[in-house]
Amino acid sequence: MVGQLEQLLGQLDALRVRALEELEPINSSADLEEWDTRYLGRNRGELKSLSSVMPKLTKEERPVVGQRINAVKTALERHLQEKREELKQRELLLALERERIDVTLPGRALPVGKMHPLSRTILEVTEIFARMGFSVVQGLEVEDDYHNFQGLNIPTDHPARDMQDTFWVSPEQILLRTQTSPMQIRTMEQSEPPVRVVVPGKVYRNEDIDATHEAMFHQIEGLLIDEVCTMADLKGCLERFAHEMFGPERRVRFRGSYFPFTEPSAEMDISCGLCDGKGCRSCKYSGWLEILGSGMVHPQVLRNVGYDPKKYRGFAFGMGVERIAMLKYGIGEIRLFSGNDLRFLRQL
Ligand code: 2NL
Repeated sequence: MVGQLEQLLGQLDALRVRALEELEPINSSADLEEWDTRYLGRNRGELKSLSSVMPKLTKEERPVVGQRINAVKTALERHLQEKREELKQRELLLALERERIDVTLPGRALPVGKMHPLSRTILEVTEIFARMGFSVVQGLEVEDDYHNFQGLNIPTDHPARDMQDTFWVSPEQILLRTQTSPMQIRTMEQSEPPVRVVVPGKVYRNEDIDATHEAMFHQIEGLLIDEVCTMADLKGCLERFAHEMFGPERRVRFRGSYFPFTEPSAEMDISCGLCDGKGCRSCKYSGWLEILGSGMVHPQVLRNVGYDPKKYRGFAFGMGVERIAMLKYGIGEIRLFSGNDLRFLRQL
């Protein structure tokens, strides 16, 4: 009987040695789980098989064998747990190595946007006038008939008031502004002279669309009101603008014109930059390009805003931003500005 007990304990010790020997070289989770089932498995595990002799043992033998079984089991479980931990750490390190980030690689360049040519033109023009003491104001695109027409001395029968040309929001009352002047009227209504403002913004006209006309376009208007102001101030100021915008080599000329809100009125041309005034296809063989309209503010407009025309006078001007940009950058098609075609936008 004693021999049998010794043999059983010896088998348990041998099992422990063999199990630990086999555990040592294991380096994958799959092999480890297989080892676990083989030795510690509840159904067919080797330790379980050896334990099955327990019922055949005597009362004295049972606790001796039971303790040995438990000791072997505890030892195997402890080593299994250590191995699991070790494999987990190894796999983590491998994953870190695999997903390593090379911080020395150059970053990916982000696409950088740039200003739209019309925004840039507006900025260039307003900056030139800002250097001459003008401030920039902006206003609403939805206006009323008074500020867009009546206040500006545009009579009821003027062609600009034609129902066909104006986008009306409510009949004969609310409209999409056809020029930025309503904001200048509002500026004068709200403050006393001296006034020096430029007003850039969108304007709307119900026009037939072609290469040089769109229903929505941009304007910059300017207004100066003071006690002393003459046509010479107008000419000097606008010539300076032309030279800063297009270059000092360009010549300017003024031609008499007519606007209901200015008297006298004049249009300003600059010499053609392509032929230097000799005449070419671009300037329709005239040597000159029209860039803006201007004039001395009509006394009726001054009265409309509550200014005394005997005390104050001023000049005003207006230009189309698309036209200025087309002349400056040599663009022949107005619809490119609103087309959002990157091939066009990237060129400028
Ligand atoms: C053009 C001509 C012009 C004005 C706009 C103006 C504004 C007030 C009073 C008087 Cl509040 N005048 N603006 C004056 C002359 C010409 O624009 O051809 N624009 C594209």
